Amino acid sequence: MSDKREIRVPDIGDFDKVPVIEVLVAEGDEIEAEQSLVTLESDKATMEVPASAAGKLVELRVKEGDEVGEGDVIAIVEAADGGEEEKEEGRGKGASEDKDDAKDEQSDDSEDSTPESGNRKPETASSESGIRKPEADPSDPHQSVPGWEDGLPPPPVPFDEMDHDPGSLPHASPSVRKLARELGVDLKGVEGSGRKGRITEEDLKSHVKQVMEAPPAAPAAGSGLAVAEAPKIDFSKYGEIEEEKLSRIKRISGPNLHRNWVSIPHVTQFDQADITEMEVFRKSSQRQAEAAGTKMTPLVFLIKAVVAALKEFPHFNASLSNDGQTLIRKKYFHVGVAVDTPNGLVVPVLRDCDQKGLIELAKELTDLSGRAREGKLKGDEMKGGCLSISSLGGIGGTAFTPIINAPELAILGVSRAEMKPVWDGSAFQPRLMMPLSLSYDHRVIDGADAARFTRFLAEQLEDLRRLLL
Ligand code: CAO
Repeated sequence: MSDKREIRVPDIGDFDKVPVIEVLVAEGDEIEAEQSLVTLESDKATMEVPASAAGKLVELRVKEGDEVGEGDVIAIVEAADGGEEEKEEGRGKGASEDKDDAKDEQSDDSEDSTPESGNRKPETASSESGIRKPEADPSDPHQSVPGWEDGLPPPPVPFDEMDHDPGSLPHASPSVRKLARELGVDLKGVEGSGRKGRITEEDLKSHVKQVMEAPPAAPAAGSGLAVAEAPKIDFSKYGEIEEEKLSRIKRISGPNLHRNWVSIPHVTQFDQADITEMEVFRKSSQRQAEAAGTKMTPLVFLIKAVVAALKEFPHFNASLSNDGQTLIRKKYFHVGVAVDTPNGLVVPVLRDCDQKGLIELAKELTDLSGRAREGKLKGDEMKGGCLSISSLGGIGGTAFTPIINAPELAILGVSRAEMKPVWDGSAFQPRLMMPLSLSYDHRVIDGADAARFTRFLAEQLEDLRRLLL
């Protein structure tokens, strides 16, 4: 046997009439007990009126914009047999008796009741007030309804108990806010299309759809990676111009350099090495190098000094895992060397530099840099470095800030050595000083270590005998 049940407006506190701002169901819907049917709104808050029984919604007595007062019939539900008795089980006897009384009244006027006829108390206002217990969310003052206790029937909740500062939160019904919480959506970012800018369930769903379909968002402002789009400029307005496509190497290396520059916190440590003695030795070994078909430049000594420094400071010979949590230490000593070519910069890698002598390294450098300029390097020859050296010593300059060749943790910039007066404690002495600029990844390397590393490097060059140790 089916049982027609009226769903009425519960106790709404001090208010005579409040508007229905949302109708959440339609006639013919199969509804569940406690399912919200309509949302009412006072000046200060909103509340939903849920069904007190499961069944088919056979009649909807209100529409959006109607004004309703306590006891007014909202809808009629054809409930299945026994549903209500089950719901009443475990509740106090008084509540059950009230319920039976109310049921009798309902069956009497369920045929002809109209919204106008409903000026009576709702069925068991306290136990069946139809006000759903909101889910606890301490950050949401809409949910701070005093008096709720688990396991007990909800007390009537007058609107003013749900008081809050409505201006501080987006305008939305409890069910929409609940759905937003479940979906992890901040309603402050959702535009409301309802009355007074109310966010409806449809607004929320279309917001989620829009976000899901949008292309990957640019990094948030403040993360340090948000970059304003460059304005498109017509340079021909200012004079004659000519367009030239970037070389393939520049088109490939550009994004990598950009990524490394913006994603690695770079610091550059400057120092200088006194290479006066080293220069004497280098020149004296030149004939030997020429005999081997190569030439001995300061760079070869720098490669050896870098190997010694990597051995002394093993955490420089490492890479950071992509998640930034793990240091991957390397037991090999491969050194990259930046080579300037007509098509752009490339960085071939000299392998196992710890196992090679100066002449052998010089030969390898000549071979790699020659093939780099001819565009004949293989991809693999530019991979696997531990630390790179960028030498501008053959060109000039006093210092510069090289960009780390990720996934390496540091890069050594070398500028042109210059004869300088150096105070030896009693007089100035002419010394050949080579500027060193070490850029390092500050996520892994501390400034003090970088200073020690660079000083150590300089000391190797200042006294080549150390390289033998
Ligand atoms: N101080 C003084 N003189 C130096 C020097 C230094 N730091 N480094 C090199 N020189 C001298 C050499 O001894 C050589 O002189 P001699 O001909 O009288 O012997 C001359 O400068 C030219 O050297 P080089 O450039 O031919 O040889 P190299 O081994 O120093 O460098 C290579 C080889 C391939 C690294 C270099 O040719 C090159 O391409 N450098 C550019 C790297 C670059 O573009 N870096 C910037 C990258 S952005 O971070």
